[in-house]
Amino acid sequence: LPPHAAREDTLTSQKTEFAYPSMYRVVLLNDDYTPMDFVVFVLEQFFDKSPAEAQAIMLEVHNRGSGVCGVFTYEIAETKVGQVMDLAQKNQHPLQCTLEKA
Ligand code: NFA
Repeated sequence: LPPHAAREDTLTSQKTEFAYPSMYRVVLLNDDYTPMDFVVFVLEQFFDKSPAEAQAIMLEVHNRGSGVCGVFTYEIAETKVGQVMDLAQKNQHPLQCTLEKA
């Protein structure tokens, strides 16, 4: 703590309480119908993955059933899930994207 912050704490008799935010994994689930190219596009577009990273994550989902797109605070994770689900629905793909507490 900087000295002035400690001094204020003493004067007000209040703790400087804070906590790091909980983090959430955004997870993609495999299905039999969503095209591989669409999943790669989603990972590049919404999760800032390079083409090689996006391909690797897509294959992990395809081969193992699920894969992590990224880890975010709740509000950001929820926004990304919504973006993926919206685009999948617009393109009539059954792709599922969910959150799990990290
Ligand atoms: N399993 C899908 C297919 O063979 C590809 C896919 C990968 C779907 C990752 C969803 C997630 N077309």
